[in-house]
Amino acid sequence: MRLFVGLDFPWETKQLLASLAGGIPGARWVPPENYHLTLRFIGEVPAHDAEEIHHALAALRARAFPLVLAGMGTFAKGGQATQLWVGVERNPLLEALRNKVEIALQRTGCEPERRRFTPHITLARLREPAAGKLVGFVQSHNLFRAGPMPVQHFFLFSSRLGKEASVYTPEVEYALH
Ligand code: 2AM
Repeated sequence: MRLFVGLDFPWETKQLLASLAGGIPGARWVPPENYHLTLRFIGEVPAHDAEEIHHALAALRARAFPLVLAGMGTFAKGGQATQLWVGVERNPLLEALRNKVEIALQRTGCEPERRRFTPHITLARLREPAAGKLVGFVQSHNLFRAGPMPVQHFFLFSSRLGKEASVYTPEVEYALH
């Protein structure tokens, strides 16, 4: 199964984010039920490893924290924007959680994550978007803020790749303290 560790958001937050969607030709907007923040992408693992990963995450102790969503950004490949996302305010407790997850996963044998942690919620995937519209969109929403909202759990998600959109399922919920 294909797995990742992340945060889920209340329906009101997803609705608020969904209200931002629209107005960029060529954008494929993420369905609101799919909004999440990835703490650590794991990828395809056999069921036996998934079990071990679950035990490692269940043993992890980390603090609950308030999270503020703030600003927008894009990821690009080869000079071409590929993703539009909402960011979060700098948050040492979020980073501490992410680091604990990373350590727990490495102990189970996962390869270290080499990418820098850029916490984000993907709003849209982009294919040759009208560049001017994208820049305008990001600029007009640059002051977007939501929260603070309490983060009291994190999740092990499974991901099934679909034709239209992937299906993300929170498989296990882990409490923060
Ligand atoms: P994204 O939203 O920035 O694309 C499920 O696919 C989640 O894991 C998504 O949040 C996705 O991030 C992230 N993800 C997918 N493939 C990844 C990879 N190779 N490395 C890091 N994160 C990945």
